[in-house]
Amino acid sequence: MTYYEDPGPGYGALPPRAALRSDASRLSLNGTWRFHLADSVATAPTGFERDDFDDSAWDLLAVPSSWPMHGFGRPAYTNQPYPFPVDPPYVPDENPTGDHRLEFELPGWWHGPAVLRFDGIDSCARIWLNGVELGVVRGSRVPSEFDVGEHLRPGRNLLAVRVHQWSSGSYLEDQDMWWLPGIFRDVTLIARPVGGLTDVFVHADYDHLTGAGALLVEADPGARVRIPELGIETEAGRQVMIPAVEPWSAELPRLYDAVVATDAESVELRIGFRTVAIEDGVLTVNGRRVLFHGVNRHEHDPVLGRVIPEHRLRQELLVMKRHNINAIRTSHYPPDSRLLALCDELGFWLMDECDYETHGFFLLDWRGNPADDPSFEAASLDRMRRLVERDKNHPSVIMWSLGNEAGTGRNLDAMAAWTKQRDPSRPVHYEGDLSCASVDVYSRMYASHAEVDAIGRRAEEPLDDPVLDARRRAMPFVLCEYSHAGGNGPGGLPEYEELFHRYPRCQGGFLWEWMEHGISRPGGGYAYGGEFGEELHDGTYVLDGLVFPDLTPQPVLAEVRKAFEPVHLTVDPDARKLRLANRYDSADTSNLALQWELADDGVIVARGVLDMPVVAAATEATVEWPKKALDLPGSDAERWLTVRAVLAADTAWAPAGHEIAFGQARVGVPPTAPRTAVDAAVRPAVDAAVRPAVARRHGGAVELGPGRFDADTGRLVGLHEWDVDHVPLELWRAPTQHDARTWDATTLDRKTRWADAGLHRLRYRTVSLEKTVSLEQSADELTVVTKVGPAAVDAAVLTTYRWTSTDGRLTAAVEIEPVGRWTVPWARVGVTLGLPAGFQDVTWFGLGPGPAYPDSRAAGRVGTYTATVDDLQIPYLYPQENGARGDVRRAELSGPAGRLELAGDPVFSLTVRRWTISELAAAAHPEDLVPSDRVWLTLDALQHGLGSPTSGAPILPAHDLQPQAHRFTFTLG
Ligand code: IPT
Repeated sequence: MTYYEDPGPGYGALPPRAALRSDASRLSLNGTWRFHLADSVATAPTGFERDDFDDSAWDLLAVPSSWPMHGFGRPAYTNQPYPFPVDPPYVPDENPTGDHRLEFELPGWWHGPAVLRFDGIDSCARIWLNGVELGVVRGSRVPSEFDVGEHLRPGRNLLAVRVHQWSSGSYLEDQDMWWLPGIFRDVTLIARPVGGLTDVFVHADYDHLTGAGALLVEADPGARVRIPELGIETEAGRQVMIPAVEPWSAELPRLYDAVVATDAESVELRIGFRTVAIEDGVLTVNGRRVLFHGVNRHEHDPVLGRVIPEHRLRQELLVMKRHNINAIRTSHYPPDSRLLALCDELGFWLMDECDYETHGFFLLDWRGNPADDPSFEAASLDRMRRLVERDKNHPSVIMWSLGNEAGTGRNLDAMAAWTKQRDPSRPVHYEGDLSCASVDVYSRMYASHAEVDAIGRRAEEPLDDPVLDARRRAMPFVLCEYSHAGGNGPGGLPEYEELFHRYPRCQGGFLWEWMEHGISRPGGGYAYGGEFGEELHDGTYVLDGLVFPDLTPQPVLAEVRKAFEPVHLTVDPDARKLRLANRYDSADTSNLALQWELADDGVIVARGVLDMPVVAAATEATVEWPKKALDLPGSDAERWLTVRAVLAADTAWAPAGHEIAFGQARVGVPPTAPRTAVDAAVRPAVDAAVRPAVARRHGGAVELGPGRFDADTGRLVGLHEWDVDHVPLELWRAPTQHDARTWDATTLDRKTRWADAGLHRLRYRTVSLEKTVSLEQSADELTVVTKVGPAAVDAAVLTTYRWTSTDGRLTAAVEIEPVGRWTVPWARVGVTLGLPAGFQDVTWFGLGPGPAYPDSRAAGRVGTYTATVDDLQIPYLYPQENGARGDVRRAELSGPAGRLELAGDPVFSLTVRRWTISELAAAAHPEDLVPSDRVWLTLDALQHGLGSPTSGAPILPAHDLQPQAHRFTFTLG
């Protein structure tokens, strides 16, 4: 067996220890290395590790790097399937092998023992220093250290590292992401002074009943511990009680600087006092129930692959904090260790996960799963150990996770047992074993709202084993993944949030997932799976983030921020009251200030501030409105009151004034009334008091007010001076990623069902054009009945337009009625109008500023907004339905073509694009979408929800648009 196929953990490395900030000398070996890539081990050069090997013809490569991102080989994406035959622990002969060589000068002052540290090599490396083999490592995302003191020499040294893309370790690393081999994290030479610190393990507990801290630092004998701020000066190994200490939490991440030192070495630590416990079936930190408003975070950079620059790590966390995200599952491996320090500092709850996933065995009914194979036990334990030892001193880590999607097996059980014994202070998580026999929390992924509700009531389906069932039923519950964010989605967040607040047991979860794993293409834009010639791939499934690869938020992140609001503001303007529910786990509201504004038809007419009461966590308060605030004279306008809770002072992650939460209510209507009703009853379209226009036949057209209609089909062909294309009824949309996939193989996805049903190829037959009879006498109404349906079936929709015109405007009262047998839901009920391209700007009064869909609209606020047509588009990496603005009462399009007003009665949803729905659906990348000489407007009365079915949970019934009769009205002018 080759060393890279040996299922063991490798050899030669030192026992794992904490990542420490030490004053011992260190030399970064990052930089430009010599590199040679061979297709297979057989064709890799021999003797490359030797000092005298001539590498002058080799390429240059940055280290750290994922070599396929630098033109060597290509990235490849699979979700579950292994991209090689499943034959553990063996891997194919075609095993890309990257040889790396670095010559470095040891500084003259360097002396004594040293270790060589590799923070991450994907997936297996054999390492030589000055021709002497140091050992072999596997475990891509955990560190390894080698004792090199004896092999270093003064002056020039040669480090040679052979990296194999595939190894036995690959079987344990089948995460849903790009396969990206390389030395992708730091390489460092670290001096190990004699008498220095081998390892440090900080135990810093907080007693919430007394406010006391308990500190125990395990370190080498004789080490001293100092925390100047607390006046602590003690010996390692001795427990110290601190009568009053400020606890650490994700909300208030209080850290104390500490130094642990021997005479030879000192390390700096930032200590957070906190105690994690499970009490009465609820997970608590410092005695308080915690609610995870989390995300799953992979490590991805669109240019560098798995190399994440530090500024980007920080930026990611800032964007999260600014969107009320308080927790991270490090899916599905330990992150760059710098992330942990940032999480301690900024405040996040971390579920720190082992580099462990064998998902491809699911496709084989878990036959031969390495997680249950004794020959993989040592490697399994080794990975867990290297995770726990590396990260054990971080207060942000409050749970260890054994890995993801690795089925069940003895190795997982052994990993759990070892972890509990090594660190009893943190619960252990693993989702893949439903029995939860070896873990401390019950976890599921993509459970539906209904199932979470049952779990909340502790009324979930029982396990066969009553003992295990009782044990699991008593556990706290988390959704380690939920609300898959593929493309335009997910919908249904507020409903999950409601369950988390209703049931103490349901402690939130981690959205799937933080970032889209698009890879930058040389010509612009991003590639996804299948674009690198992979013979097996999972296409766009790698595009499922809340932020674009450049960290720009997708619109749904506003929805996330709304759902995760730590204070909940309910405005009742008529009662002149604001109810404020503090949903922080432990923080009071003293960090926040309250601002309000009143707007008439979106124009602000008054604004001010309210005194923020200090409301304790998990309690509520009512704030009285200042008298003057709502005493403005009434007007005909639609008046809305908006209240915002903002940061009162700068924080480490956002400036003062940053909005944390908002509430909005209409003034003059009861707050419980639906804010907007998409399907409200149609009012009489014509107001008799204004001058009605008269329809006349003119050549081949019928004229009514500013409109011209085709005399045969009754379609609108002109409006004022503009030529118009008119699609009387749309039932289809460019499928979203969620439309295009279901998890359950027995259910067909909507995209396929719509395609089979022909929603994208409707035909139109004019049934009647009522004015044709009386046209000669002229009339003030034009009634057009069209039967709309796809080929091959009798399912159709009778669509009746009643066009009227007053005051130079044209109003359509539309009624639709499904006939025949419909077997699929509809994507939308809408009308499309094609107009000249000279309309460039859109102003609307409705929900904004971002898009709104039926199940993703909580972040929208009623107001007046302006955007260019181009700005209205959301450039999802795979083009799909996007950018609809919701509850639009009125809109205006303007530009060189003129000015066109649109109005709903009461509202419609508006999309404006420079391409058609079909063009949008046909594009593979946003760059494929070429502006045409038309602007296409779709006014929707109804849309299907976005949902999040790609990984399991079905769409909520209320947002599943089934064929139905409906009436809506719009006005053009
Ligand atoms: C789940 C995986 O755990 C995660 O890594 C990612 O692939 C996610 O799916 C994508 O939806 S697997 C679950 C859907 C069975």
